[in-house]
Amino acid sequence: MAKRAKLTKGQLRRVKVNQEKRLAKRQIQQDTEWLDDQLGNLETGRVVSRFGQHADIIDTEENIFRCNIRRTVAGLVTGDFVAWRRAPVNEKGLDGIVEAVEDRASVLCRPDQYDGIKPIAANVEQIFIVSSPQPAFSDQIIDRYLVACEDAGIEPIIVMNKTDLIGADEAEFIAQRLSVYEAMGYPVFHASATTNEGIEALRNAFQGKVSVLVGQSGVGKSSLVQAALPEVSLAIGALSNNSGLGQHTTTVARWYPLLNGGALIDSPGIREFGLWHIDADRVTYCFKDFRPFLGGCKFRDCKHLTDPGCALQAAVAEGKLDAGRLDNYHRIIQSLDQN
Ligand SMILES: Nc1nc2c(ncn2[C@@H]2O[C@H](COP(=O)(O)OP(=O)(O)OP(=O)(O)O)[C@@H](O)[C@H]2O)c(=O)[nH]1
Ligand SMILES: [Mg+2]
Ligand SMILES: [Zn+2]
Repeated sequence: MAKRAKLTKGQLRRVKVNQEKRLAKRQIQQDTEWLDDQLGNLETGRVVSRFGQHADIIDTEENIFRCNIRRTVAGLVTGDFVAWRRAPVNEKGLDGIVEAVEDRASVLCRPDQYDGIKPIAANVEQIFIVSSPQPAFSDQIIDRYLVACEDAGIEPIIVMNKTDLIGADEAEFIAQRLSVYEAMGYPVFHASATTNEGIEALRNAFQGKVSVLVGQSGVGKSSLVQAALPEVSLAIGALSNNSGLGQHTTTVARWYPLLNGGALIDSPGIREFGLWHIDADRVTYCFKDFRPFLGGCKFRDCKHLTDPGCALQAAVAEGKLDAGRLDNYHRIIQSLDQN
């Protein structure tokens, strides 16, 4: 059988451009579903979820409206504040149209090979970085998210979920890595969505704030949201043997209001959380435990590897800086060079 040729990058790009053209065309048709003077006055709301050219908008009374997004409104994402107008009647399942998006106070982003920099969630105050023993614990991934949080200026909180599954062989390693984060001043929570360990403490930490849960697929983000919000019902999947991913893997970020103010945003797991939208100097700065030593290296362009007079290497040798953090830093810098 003939082998099917793989698409080149150029071809993929063209496919994407054509898809966008088609989407834009369809959007023009849908934009005119209602005449302008049939639409209500501008109302404010917040994006619960966004699906292509539609978004669910929530008002202060927690009513949800499915809206079209005007072509002129770009890059809408969960957590955005929007101005929208109500349709005279619900038509084709749509309640109105989003006219504009407000400037964001903060945004968590990741780079995407085809779409460029993709926002994940906007206007969040806290980012809960969720880890678990299954899929395997990785401080490398935690460090990547910590850089993204520091870059976005959003407070990170680390959650070790599935404590019920931590094996005796890995308990010491995990505890050691978590203690490094605690020593740096990052809050660390231990939780289990299965036994309910730590759920009350998490609920307190969520209260009154807008938080997003991030982390690899299958670590239990949706399960933790479900445990914290028993009144709502989320799709949660068992880990499939083949992919190691949840069968009900979350595909779009979604906003869940909390009873007494604030909200939780459940986000889809990301296989490779790239940081190549952040330049190397910025990554260095985003390792906040490095800051006391930066500027102390003998050479201004020190790569903090084998360079003589490196202040970071000296700090590691003196036990003032964690060696694992410096290792992960170098792995991240290498991955920036590869892109
Ligand atoms: N034993 C145990 N299993 C858990 C725990 N939390 C979640 N799980 C299970 O882990 C699997 C994945 O959970 P999800 O909540 O879907 O994971 P997720 O992080 O939302 O995954 P994505 O949506 O794919 O990003 C499910 O089978 C859950 O039942 C826990 O604390 N202990
Ligand atoms: Mg999920
Ligand atoms: Zn150095």
